[in-house]
Amino acid sequence: MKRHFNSNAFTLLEITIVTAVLLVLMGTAISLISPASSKGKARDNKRLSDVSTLDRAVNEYKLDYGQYPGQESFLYTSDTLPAGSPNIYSAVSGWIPVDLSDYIPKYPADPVNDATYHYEYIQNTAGYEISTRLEQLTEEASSDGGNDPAKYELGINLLLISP
Ligand SMILES: [Ca+2]
Repeated sequence: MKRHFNSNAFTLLEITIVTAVLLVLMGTAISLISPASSKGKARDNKRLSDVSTLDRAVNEYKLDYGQYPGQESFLYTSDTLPAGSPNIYSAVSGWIPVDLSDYIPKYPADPVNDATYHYEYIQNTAGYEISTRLEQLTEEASSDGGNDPAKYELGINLLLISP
């Protein structure tokens, strides 16, 4: 009987220790993950703001020139220029080689701007589309009416850029 009691007490102690260890590990994991998550959200918010700025500029250009900027049906991406190139941000000839300086002080570029995370733009007679891949704000990317649930898409025709 005594042995049975000791056995139960030991099991309870084990559970307590294991629980304590798990709580410490979870706390460590959360403190490690959270900063990255909030940085990703900050980058996503900049992306949403940037593509909205570009969207406005493209529409103002259309009002003035009767067509959307750029070569028809050509997919422009913000990572095409070499990293660090000042021309990435040039309003006169940026990653879309069209002078938009009447509408924006500089071309916006993705905060990461690599092969995965960059801005895209295309236009043709059916309209135009601008898109950006998001890291954290998946709700925005999946509920925009476009055809790519991983990217936030805006424009007149959200089917122009294939997922
Ligand atoms: Ca989408």
